[in-house]
Amino acid sequence: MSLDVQALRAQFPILDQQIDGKPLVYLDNAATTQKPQAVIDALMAFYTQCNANVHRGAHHLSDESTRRYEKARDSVAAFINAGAREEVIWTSGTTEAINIVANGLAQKLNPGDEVVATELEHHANLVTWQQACKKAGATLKIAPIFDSGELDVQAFEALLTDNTKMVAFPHVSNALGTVNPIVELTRMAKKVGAWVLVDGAQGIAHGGVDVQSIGCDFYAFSGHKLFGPTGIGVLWGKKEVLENWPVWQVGGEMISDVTYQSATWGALPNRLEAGTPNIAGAIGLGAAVTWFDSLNTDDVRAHEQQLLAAATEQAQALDGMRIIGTAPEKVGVLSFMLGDAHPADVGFILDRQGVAIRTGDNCAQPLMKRFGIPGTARASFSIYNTLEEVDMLFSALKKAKMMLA
Ligand code: C6P
Repeated sequence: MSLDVQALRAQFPILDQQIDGKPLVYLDNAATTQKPQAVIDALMAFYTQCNANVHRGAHHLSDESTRRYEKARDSVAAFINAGAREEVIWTSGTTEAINIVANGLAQKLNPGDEVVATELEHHANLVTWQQACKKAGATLKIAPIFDSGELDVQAFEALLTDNTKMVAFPHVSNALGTVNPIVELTRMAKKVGAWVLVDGAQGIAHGGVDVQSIGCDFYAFSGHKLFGPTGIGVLWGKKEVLENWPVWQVGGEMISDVTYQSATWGALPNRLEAGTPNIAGAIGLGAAVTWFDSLNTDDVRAHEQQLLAAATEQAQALDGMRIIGTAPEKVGVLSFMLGDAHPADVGFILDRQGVAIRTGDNCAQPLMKRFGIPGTARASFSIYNTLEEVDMLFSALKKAKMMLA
């Protein structure tokens, strides 16, 4: 079986439009994915049928809102094979999820302790650890990559010591598309007794994430990169780790008992979810994972690999095009430089032809510096993209090349 891409596309109303008279070719999926009708319907149904605050009201709407909201937590827990539903903590996205962990870590680190991350990091999985280390007087060590963008696993392992308290790495690099061997990296980090956080922002949308079999302590991701709404994400953590992690924000819902002078914290997941949550967002994300789960993961991956292979072949044949990120294990991300052209100029010309890509530092400035470039142009493919769209990307690029030569 393969994906019925035309049937899939029909479920994404936004794709059916023209930009300046040209059909939209949406290739910015690593920044955010488009939303299927099932997700739009779930959001609409929430606001038109049962909008009310959760866990608070003594009325029908609040009961129904709470039911849908907590059902979404069950859907996400099942989707990532969490050991328990209370291991799924709603956040505003990957960034907030990592901040929760880093904020808690800062309180647990001592001078002399070490945190290990990699050269591949998005700022969200780097600046967070920098700040935690600064607060605690700990040291941040960075594992190198090869020029292909593949992590140097031996060098990574060599950085791990008895002082290593936290190890963080991306499941998939947003800038290069590299897929990391996360099970192997986790096993190495666990040998020295460190906590492990996997930044799953880019890993989650390719299917097959099983947090228990990875063996990590934390896995963070955003709903909007998984066909869900913006402003909602997940921090998954092992129950016994989350139960002992310092609380993040304090306020309503996360407490157990409060006096004018003190407070005690409630149980998971509430202790890490202060205040009124993004109820609609959680329900939308629940709908997104249910929708995505109905697709066959092997088909999803095969389709993305087919698009990546076609794009890579055309890139290699285009004089002056330099691919940034050629690791053997990659998702459908093609980062590149087009001759000496500034990526922003390439993006602008492509946009005039209906082709949407990302340009810039990919929120990974140290990684761009590592390659000696200001940034890249980045085309990123999803399940609803077609081989015809890959061709349209390259005919637009050829035009850009002529104009910028
Ligand atoms: N990357 C991209 O275009 P938020 O913004 O919290 O949803 O996700 C942050 C984040 C963390 N880690 C990785 C690996 C990411 O790719 C991202 C978001 C987008 O590449 C926007 S910068």
